[in-house]
Amino acid sequence: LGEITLDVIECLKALRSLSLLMLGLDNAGKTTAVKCVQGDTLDVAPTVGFSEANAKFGDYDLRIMDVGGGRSIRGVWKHYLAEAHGIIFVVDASDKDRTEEGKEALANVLEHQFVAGKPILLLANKQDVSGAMNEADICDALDLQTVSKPKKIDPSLQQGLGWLVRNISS
Ligand SMILES: Nc1nc2c(ncn2[C@@H]2O[C@H](COP(=O)(O)OP(=O)(O)OP(=O)(O)O)[C@@H](O)[C@H]2O)c(=O)[nH]1
Ligand SMILES: [Mg+2]
Repeated sequence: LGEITLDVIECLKALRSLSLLMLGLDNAGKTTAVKCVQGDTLDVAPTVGFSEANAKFGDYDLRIMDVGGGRSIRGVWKHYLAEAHGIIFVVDASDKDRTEEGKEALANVLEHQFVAGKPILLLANKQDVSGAMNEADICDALDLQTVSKPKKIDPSLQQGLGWLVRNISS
Protein backbone atom coordinates (compact mmCIF):
# COMPACT_ATOMS: atom_id res chain seq x y z
CA LEU A 1 0.00 0.00 0.00
CA GLY A 2 2.88 2.34 0.82
CA GLU A 3 4.33 1.86 -2.67
CA ILE A 4 0.96 2.42 -4.33
CA THR A 5 0.48 5.61 -2.31
CA LEU A 6 3.90 6.83 -3.45
CA ASP A 7 3.02 6.04 -7.10
CA VAL A 8 -0.22 8.00 -6.77
CA ILE A 9 1.67 10.94 -5.28
CA GLU A 10 4.20 10.81 -8.15
CA CYS A 11 1.32 10.72 -10.68
CA LEU A 12 -0.36 13.72 -9.06
CA LYS A 13 2.93 15.60 -9.10
CA ALA A 14 3.39 14.78 -12.80
CA LEU A 15 -0.11 16.13 -13.52
CA ARG A 16 0.86 19.36 -11.82
CA SER A 17 4.03 19.82 -13.86
CA LEU A 18 3.27 21.79 -16.98
CA SER A 19 5.60 22.72 -19.80
CA LEU A 20 4.73 25.94 -21.56
CA LEU A 21 6.38 27.21 -24.72
CA MET A 22 6.80 30.90 -25.48
CA LEU A 23 6.68 31.68 -29.20
CA GLY A 24 6.44 34.84 -31.24
CA LEU A 25 8.58 37.14 -33.36
CA ASP A 26 11.81 38.63 -32.04
CA ASN A 27 11.22 41.72 -29.89
CA ALA A 28 7.62 40.62 -29.08
CA GLY A 29 8.41 40.45 -25.36
CA LYS A 30 8.56 36.69 -24.67
CA THR A 31 11.54 36.79 -22.32
CA THR A 32 10.17 39.89 -20.58
CA ALA A 33 6.88 38.03 -19.97
CA VAL A 34 8.76 35.04 -18.51
CA LYS A 35 10.64 37.39 -16.18
CA CYS A 36 7.31 38.91 -15.11
CA VAL A 37 5.92 35.49 -14.25
CA GLN A 38 9.01 34.96 -12.12
CA GLY A 39 8.50 38.31 -10.39
CA ASP A 40 11.64 39.66 -11.98
CA THR A 41 11.93 42.88 -13.96
CA LEU A 42 15.52 42.80 -15.12
CA ASP A 43 16.37 44.14 -18.56
CA VAL A 44 16.47 41.41 -21.15
CA ALA A 45 18.58 40.78 -24.21
CA PRO A 46 17.42 39.05 -27.41
CA THR A 47 17.31 35.30 -26.88
CA VAL A 48 19.86 33.43 -28.91
CA GLY A 49 18.63 29.85 -29.11
CA PHE A 50 16.74 28.58 -26.09
CA SER A 51 16.43 29.23 -22.39
CA GLU A 52 14.32 27.63 -19.72
CA ALA A 53 12.75 29.02 -16.57
CA ASN A 54 10.84 27.42 -13.74
CA ALA A 55 8.03 29.07 -11.85
CA LYS A 56 5.49 28.03 -9.27
CA PHE A 57 1.93 28.94 -10.27
CA GLY A 58 -0.64 28.03 -7.63
CA ASP A 59 -0.41 24.26 -7.32
CA TYR A 60 1.41 24.00 -10.62
CA ASP A 61 5.10 23.73 -11.33
CA LEU A 62 5.62 25.50 -14.62
CA ARG A 63 8.56 24.86 -16.87
CA ILE A 64 8.60 27.72 -19.33
CA MET A 65 10.56 27.22 -22.52
CA ASP A 66 11.62 30.46 -24.15
CA VAL A 67 13.04 30.42 -27.66
CA GLY A 68 14.41 33.23 -29.78
CA GLY A 69 11.99 34.64 -32.33
CA GLY A 70 14.46 35.99 -34.89
CA ARG A 71 13.79 34.84 -38.44
CA SER A 72 16.97 32.73 -38.53
CA ILE A 73 16.10 30.95 -35.25
CA ARG A 74 12.41 30.26 -35.95
CA GLY A 75 13.31 26.92 -37.54
CA VAL A 76 14.07 25.48 -34.09
CA TRP A 77 10.57 26.19 -32.70
CA LYS A 78 9.25 22.88 -34.03
CA HIS A 79 11.70 20.92 -31.87
CA TYR A 80 9.98 22.14 -28.70
CA LEU A 81 6.36 21.66 -29.78
CA ALA A 82 6.06 18.00 -28.78
CA GLU A 83 6.98 18.53 -25.14
CA ALA A 84 4.84 21.64 -24.67
CA HIS A 85 1.47 21.22 -22.95
CA GLY A 86 0.47 24.71 -23.97
CA ILE A 87 1.82 27.57 -26.05
CA ILE A 88 1.92 31.28 -25.31
CA PHE A 89 2.21 33.15 -28.62
CA VAL A 90 3.38 36.67 -27.90
CA VAL A 91 2.60 39.52 -30.28
CA ASP A 92 4.02 43.05 -30.11
CA ALA A 93 0.67 44.86 -30.34
CA SER A 94 2.44 48.16 -30.96
CA ASP A 95 4.22 46.96 -34.12
CA LYS A 96 1.72 47.18 -36.95
CA ASP A 97 4.46 46.81 -39.57
CA ARG A 98 5.13 43.19 -38.63
CA THR A 99 1.62 41.76 -38.42
CA GLU A 100 2.00 39.94 -41.75
CA GLU A 101 5.21 38.29 -40.53
CA GLY A 102 3.52 37.40 -37.23
CA LYS A 103 0.52 35.96 -39.06
CA GLU A 104 2.80 33.71 -41.13
CA ALA A 105 4.75 32.55 -38.07
CA LEU A 106 1.55 31.76 -36.15
CA ALA A 107 0.02 29.93 -39.10
CA ASN A 108 3.14 27.74 -39.34
CA VAL A 109 2.81 26.87 -35.65
CA LEU A 110 -0.92 26.13 -35.86
CA GLU A 111 -0.57 23.72 -38.75
CA HIS A 112 2.06 21.58 -36.98
CA GLN A 113 0.86 18.11 -35.96
CA PHE A 114 2.21 18.44 -32.40
CA VAL A 115 0.10 21.53 -31.81
CA ALA A 116 -3.23 19.86 -32.57
CA GLY A 117 -5.52 19.87 -29.53
CA LYS A 118 -3.21 22.00 -27.39
CA PRO A 119 -4.30 25.33 -25.93
CA ILE A 120 -2.65 28.44 -27.34
CA LEU A 121 -2.73 31.68 -25.46
CA LEU A 122 -2.27 34.76 -27.61
CA LEU A 123 -0.60 37.49 -25.59
CA ALA A 124 -1.18 40.95 -27.12
CA ASN A 125 1.86 42.51 -25.51
CA LYS A 126 3.00 46.16 -25.14
CA GLN A 127 -0.47 47.47 -24.38
CA ASP A 128 1.22 50.36 -22.55
CA VAL A 129 2.43 51.79 -25.88
CA SER A 130 -0.04 54.35 -27.18
CA GLY A 131 -1.82 53.21 -30.32
CA ALA A 132 -1.22 49.52 -29.54
CA MET A 133 -3.65 47.16 -31.26
CA ASN A 134 -6.39 45.74 -29.06
CA GLU A 135 -7.67 42.14 -29.10
CA ALA A 136 -10.05 42.73 -32.00
CA ASP A 137 -7.37 44.51 -34.07
CA ILE A 138 -4.92 41.66 -33.42
CA CYS A 139 -7.47 39.00 -34.40
CA ASP A 140 -8.13 40.87 -37.63
CA ALA A 141 -4.44 41.47 -38.34
CA LEU A 142 -3.52 37.84 -37.72
CA ASP A 143 -6.55 36.62 -39.63
CA LEU A 144 -7.46 34.35 -36.74
CA GLN A 145 -10.86 33.42 -38.11
CA THR A 146 -9.25 31.66 -41.02
CA VAL A 147 -6.02 30.27 -39.55
CA SER A 148 -7.36 28.83 -36.30
CA LYS A 149 -8.93 25.41 -36.28
CA PRO A 150 -11.28 24.37 -33.48
CA LYS A 151 -9.22 23.05 -30.57
CA LYS A 152 -10.18 21.07 -27.53
CA ILE A 153 -9.00 23.12 -24.57
CA ASP A 154 -8.46 21.58 -21.19
CA PRO A 155 -10.72 23.65 -18.87
CA SER A 156 -8.34 23.72 -15.90
CA LEU A 157 -5.38 24.84 -18.00
CA GLN A 158 -7.59 27.45 -19.65
CA GLN A 159 -8.63 28.75 -16.23
CA GLY A 160 -5.02 28.76 -15.06
CA LEU A 161 -3.78 30.57 -18.12
CA GLY A 162 -6.60 33.11 -17.73
CA TRP A 163 -5.23 33.96 -14.32
CA LEU A 164 -1.72 34.10 -15.76
CA VAL A 165 -2.57 36.48 -18.58
CA ARG A 166 -4.65 38.76 -16.34
CA ASN A 167 -1.73 39.10 -13.97
CA ILE A 168 0.86 39.58 -16.69
CA SER A 169 -1.21 42.27 -18.35
CA SER A 170 -1.85 44.12 -15.09
N1 LIG B 1 6.77 49.10 -23.81
C1 LIG B 1 6.91 47.78 -23.62
N2 LIG B 1 8.05 47.20 -23.94
C2 LIG B 1 8.16 45.87 -23.74
C3 LIG B 1 7.11 45.09 -23.19
N3 LIG B 1 7.52 43.81 -23.12
C4 LIG B 1 8.77 43.79 -23.62
N4 LIG B 1 9.17 45.03 -23.98
C5 LIG B 1 10.46 45.42 -24.55
O1 LIG B 1 10.59 44.80 -25.84
C6 LIG B 1 11.95 44.45 -26.10
C7 LIG B 1 12.05 42.99 -26.47
O2 LIG B 1 11.68 42.19 -25.35
P1 LIG B 1 12.16 40.67 -25.21
O3 LIG B 1 11.45 40.13 -24.01
O4 LIG B 1 13.62 40.54 -25.28
O5 LIG B 1 11.52 40.06 -26.55
P2 LIG B 1 11.62 38.54 -27.06
O6 LIG B 1 10.29 38.21 -27.64
O7 LIG B 1 12.10 37.65 -25.97
O8 LIG B 1 12.68 38.67 -28.24
P3 LIG B 1 13.68 37.53 -28.82
O9 LIG B 1 14.34 36.87 -27.66
O10 LIG B 1 14.64 38.28 -29.70
O11 LIG B 1 12.83 36.58 -29.62
C8 LIG B 1 12.73 44.79 -24.83
O12 LIG B 1 13.34 46.06 -25.02
C9 LIG B 1 11.66 44.88 -23.76
O13 LIG B 1 12.01 45.75 -22.72
C10 LIG B 1 5.89 45.76 -22.85
O14 LIG B 1 4.89 45.18 -22.39
N5 LIG B 1 5.85 47.10 -23.10
MG1 LIG C 1 13.74 36.44 -25.77
